[in-house]
Amino acid sequence: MIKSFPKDFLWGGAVAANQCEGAYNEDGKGLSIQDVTPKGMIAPMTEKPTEDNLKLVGIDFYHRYKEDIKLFAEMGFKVFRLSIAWTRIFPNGDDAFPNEAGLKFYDDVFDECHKYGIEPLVTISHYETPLNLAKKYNGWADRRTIGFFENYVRTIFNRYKGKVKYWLTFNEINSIIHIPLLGGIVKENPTKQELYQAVHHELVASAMATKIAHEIMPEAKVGCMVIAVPIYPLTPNPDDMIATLDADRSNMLFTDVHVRGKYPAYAERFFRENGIEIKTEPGDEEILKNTVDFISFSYYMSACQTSDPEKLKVKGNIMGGIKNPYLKESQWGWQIDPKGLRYVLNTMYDRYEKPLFIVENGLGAKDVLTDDGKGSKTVNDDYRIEYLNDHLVQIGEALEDGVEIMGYTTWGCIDLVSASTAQMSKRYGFIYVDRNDDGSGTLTRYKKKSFYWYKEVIKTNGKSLKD
Ligand code: BGP
Repeated sequence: MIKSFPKDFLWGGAVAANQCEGAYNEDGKGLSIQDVTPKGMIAPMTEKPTEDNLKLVGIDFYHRYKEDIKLFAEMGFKVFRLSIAWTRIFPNGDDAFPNEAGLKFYDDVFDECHKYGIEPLVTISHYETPLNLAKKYNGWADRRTIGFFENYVRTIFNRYKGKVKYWLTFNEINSIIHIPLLGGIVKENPTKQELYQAVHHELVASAMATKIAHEIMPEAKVGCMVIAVPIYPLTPNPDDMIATLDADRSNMLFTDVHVRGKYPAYAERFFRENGIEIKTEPGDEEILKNTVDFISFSYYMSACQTSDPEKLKVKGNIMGGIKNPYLKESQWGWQIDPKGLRYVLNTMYDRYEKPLFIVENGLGAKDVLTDDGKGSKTVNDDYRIEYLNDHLVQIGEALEDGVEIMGYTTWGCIDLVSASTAQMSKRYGFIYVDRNDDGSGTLTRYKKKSFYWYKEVIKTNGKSLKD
């Protein structure tokens, strides 16, 4: 039996500007690193935007947001997670003044959400570092980026106070140690010293944003956002257990600083043994004390850890990891582990006793569009329904365990361009968007079977889920 979800549980879906908006150069928008990475986040950057970059058009959310938000409202969304493209507000990142047309766009989007009683949940920086900051300053590797970010957050907090209550600072802030470009670092093969210096700058910027948010919007709730990947020891060998502890800490470092307001004790040894000396400035220690109100995370998969360096690497979210023989995997090789979500919710809550918010979860799959028998088209995506149902059942278990959970936003509630592979064919949505990997398609929206399924889940506040 599923425990009933809290009355005010925030059901919804999530997207990111660079993966759905398109309109990459309209109304004064500047270029971000996403506009020059046509093959996904790990591929090399191009000189300038190229036609094969599906993100330049995305799913044209920029012009179709009213239609899309109406569909979200039809499903009964209580919350919609989206990101603000920094380069719509400050086209070069280091501009003195913001771009009014960009500010106005998000005003309109938030108003549209409120029209249906949908609360926006806004990611301030979702892999969208302005290209100019990446090229001129090497992104977050340069301390000056904190100042540019401060201008940006002050501007958006002042503008959207009263319209946006829930904020996330950096999407998957721990991703930078796996893919430096996600922190705007364009210099090839950065050293650990450079990487963790950039991490420090982001952590300071995140705490500073939290401080400013609380000053400008006392009612605001600010969260950090990390990739949550529960890590299991591959064998009971104590060496594997220690390797697991270390791997886990490389992620926990980020939530530890955000929640406890200081670096954890184990960081000192890690820095020392890796020759890392973080350069700090007076005031950093104080700033870091501005801790978050809640912890949010993406959850797609778990991984195993071993002390044996020869073991195979599994494909997956930017985290990688070792294959678990007990789990099935998605068409893109991501290991499917609903119980891992219960595990991660419990371990995070045990550690921090802070409210948790699952802001990304979902199945990237190839969908087949078929006639719905009523003159339109649909996708019979039972595999997606099963995936989401099984994860939500485990959220129910975690609630039963006593974990405080604010809400759940599925990733890519409407099909969008994949972050890792830049494909359209890796679809996550309840809503199918007619666009193909070669860029063809009408951009028409169709409701999938999962659309009606999720609507029922929300309507019954989880009671329609199947154990
Ligand atoms: C997360 C990102 C998202 C999203 C998701 C799915 O890492 O925060 O932006 O894209 O993963 O990944 P992908 O699009 O590569 O399938």
